[in-house]
Amino acid sequence: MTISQIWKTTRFDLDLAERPLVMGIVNVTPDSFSDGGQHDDAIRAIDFCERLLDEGVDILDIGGESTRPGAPRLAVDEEWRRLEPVLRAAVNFGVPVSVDTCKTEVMRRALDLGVDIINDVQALRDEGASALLAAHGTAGICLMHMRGQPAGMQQLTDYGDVVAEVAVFLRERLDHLLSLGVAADRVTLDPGYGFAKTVEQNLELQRRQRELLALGRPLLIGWSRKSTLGAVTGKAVDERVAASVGAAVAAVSLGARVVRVHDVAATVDALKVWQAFGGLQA
Ligand code: HH2
Repeated sequence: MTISQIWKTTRFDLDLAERPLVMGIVNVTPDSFSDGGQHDDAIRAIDFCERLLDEGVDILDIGGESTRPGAPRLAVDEEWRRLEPVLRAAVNFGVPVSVDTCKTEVMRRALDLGVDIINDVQALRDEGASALLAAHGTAGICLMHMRGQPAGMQQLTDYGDVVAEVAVFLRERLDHLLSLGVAADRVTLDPGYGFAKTVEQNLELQRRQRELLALGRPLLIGWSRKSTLGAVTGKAVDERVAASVGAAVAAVSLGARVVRVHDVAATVDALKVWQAFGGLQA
C-alpha cells in the first residue's frame, strides 16, 4: 500500500519520505520516568530545547504531565503553568513544535500560541478534543494507542491479538477524525510502546509493526529509555541510550517515519548512517 508521506502541520509540511524525522522530548515535569526534574523550570527547559536544536532535532515535543505508569493527573492550570513559557519560546525556534497533552483545554491554549502538532497519548478521547482539532483546520496530530489512564494502565494488558487490537483502535480513532472533516495527511499513528502492554506485547507489536502500515498513515514511535528496553538489556533507565538508539533504528527499518527520543544527538547520527546505507529496504 502507498502511504502519503507528507505530515501536514500548522506551519510546516513535513516530508517523511525523504528521511525519518527525530522528535526530541522536552519534559517540563518533576516526575517523568527518565528525565523528571532535569528541566522542570522554564529557563532550563528552553535551554534544553536550544541544545536539541544544536543536536539536529526535527520536531520539539514539549510535555508538562508525566504519563509514566502510575502517574497522577494534573489540573489544567498546573499543566499550563509548566508549558506556557516553554511553548511561547519554542514557537520562535524555526522547527515544528508539538505539545504532548491529553487535555482539550491545554490543546486549545497551545494552539492559540501557534504550536504545530498535538501529540495525544489518549488519541483525542478527552471531551471536545477531536472537535477542537477539526475546527482548527491545520494542526498536525499524533494518535497513540493506550488503554485506561497511566495510573492503572499496566493492569489493562489482557489482549487476544495485541497487534490486531491496536490496529482496530487506531483505525477507529482515525476514522472518527476523518468523519469530522480532518484531512488524513494531518495525522500520524503510534502503537504506544509501553502503554498498557507487557514486555512481550511491546516486542510482538514491534516485530509485526509493518502490519500497522496498512492503516495508511505514517507511524510515529516512542521507545526511548522505556522499561521493555531495560528488560531486554538488563540496564537501568539512565543506561539505556544504546538500547534506545538501536530501537529507533530497528523501528525505522520496520517502517516507522518519526522517532520520539530523549537522546537526540546519538539518534540523529545513527539515522544518518542508516539513511546513507540505503534507508528503508523492500
Ligand atoms: N511516550 C511517552 C510520552 N508521550 N507520545 C507518543 N506519541 N508516543 C510515546 O511512546 C510516548 C508519548 C512516555 O515517555 P516520556 O515522555 O519520556 O515519559 P513521561 O511520560 O514519564 O514524561
